[in-house]
Amino acid sequence: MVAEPSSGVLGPQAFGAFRVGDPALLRVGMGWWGMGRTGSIESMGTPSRLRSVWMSLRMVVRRIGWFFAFLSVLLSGWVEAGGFLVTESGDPVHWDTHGGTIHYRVDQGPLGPFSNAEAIELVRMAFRIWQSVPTSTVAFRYDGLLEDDVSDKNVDKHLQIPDDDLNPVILDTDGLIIDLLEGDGARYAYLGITQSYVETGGKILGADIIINGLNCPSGEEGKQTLLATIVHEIGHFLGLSHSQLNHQFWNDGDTENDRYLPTMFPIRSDDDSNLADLNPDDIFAVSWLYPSDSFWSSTGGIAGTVVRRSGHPVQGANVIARKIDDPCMMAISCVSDFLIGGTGEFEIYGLPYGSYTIEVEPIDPLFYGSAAIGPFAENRYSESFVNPILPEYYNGPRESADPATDDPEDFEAVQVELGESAEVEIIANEGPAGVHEWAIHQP
Ligand SMILES: [Ca+2]
Ligand SMILES: [Ca+2]
Ligand SMILES: [Ca+2]
Ligand SMILES: [Ca+2]
Ligand SMILES: [Zn+2]
Repeated sequence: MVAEPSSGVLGPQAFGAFRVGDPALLRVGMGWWGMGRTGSIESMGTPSRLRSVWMSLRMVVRRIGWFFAFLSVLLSGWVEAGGFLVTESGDPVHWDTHGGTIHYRVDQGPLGPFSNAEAIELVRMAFRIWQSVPTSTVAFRYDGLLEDDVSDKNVDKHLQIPDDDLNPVILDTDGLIIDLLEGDGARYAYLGITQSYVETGGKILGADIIINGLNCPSGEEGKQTLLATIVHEIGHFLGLSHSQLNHQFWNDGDTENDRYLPTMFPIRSDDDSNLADLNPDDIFAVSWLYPSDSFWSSTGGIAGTVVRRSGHPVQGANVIARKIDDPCMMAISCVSDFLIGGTGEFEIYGLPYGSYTIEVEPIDPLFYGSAAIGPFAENRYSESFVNPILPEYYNGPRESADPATDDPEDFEAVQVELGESAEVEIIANEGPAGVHEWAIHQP
């Protein structure tokens, strides 16, 4: 069991390293799951890391008012893939819907200041937001209430039971379920948790979502906050991971530009009230996983590789396509080598016809561990953070590894045609000293 020292203070709450008080809870119905988790919150504003012998917990910091809150997705041996959750062998985590619907049920109880009826309305609205994406087939069916008002007293009956087709959305009105799962005091830090049960090959057998009602603001503001949280958690429920697109906006004090952050942005921004709305980046991810017939024909793509001077793949750089006439909103990202193929491959589809820039940037050092962007950001020493690439644009025939001739600001516009995919190769710029040796992560 790995315990990390806590080095920080979380808002007014000081958190020590915490351990799961009752690991037996996680055994319910899941005898094949390993047990034992520990975690710590390292410092204010820094995503916490949870380490575990048997499972990894993906967790993110979201700030809510004066305290930090976390959203998390709990998966066994699955990694973030820059838009997608993938297994360790690079298979995207997904529901096998066969064009059918994914069922869910909702807790009978209240959620913080909101009645059960109000909470159900928000949950159903959040599922409909994903369902309404025209280029995705994903569809849900609300199967009614769970048998109980789920609380810390009876939650073991409802969690960790794949294949029962219930997929509960649990309203943790006082946060005590989250305390049970994540340790005493975690209720002040988490907004929600999504757990998925995934078999080899990436197929999701079942999933559950826990939404924290503690400290939730009341009124319309509270509803918007909750809705953004639920939509984000449903993204994880579907197999999506985090995106750092437009991360320069999240904490710049300007609330106007936060609408450019995707719903799957890992940490809470200056103003999250727009994050319930899906952005093109989110729409691409759900459409790529669950494409409608028209997705590939009605949009265009840019695919390619990011490589070093030596031709070796760059694993774990963020690649962004931006429409030149709408660069902040009409932008879609993908992490290089997102399917752990050892090639540096990226794929960006779902682009409207038009002219685009393509840029590469390093993963923000904030987004490792539980807030990881892509499969190579598990810790600070992972591939994304070793020899991180230098930001630059793709500039076509002028592309090289040499910043003396490949001006990072110079770009070559790429024309996107519907139903087609443009191919590009980006050669990461290197400083005069080049880059250090690195290991290539293979499945
Ligand atoms: Ca409840
Ligand atoms: Ca901002
Ligand atoms: Ca370049
Ligand atoms: Ca270059
Ligand atoms: Zn999340």
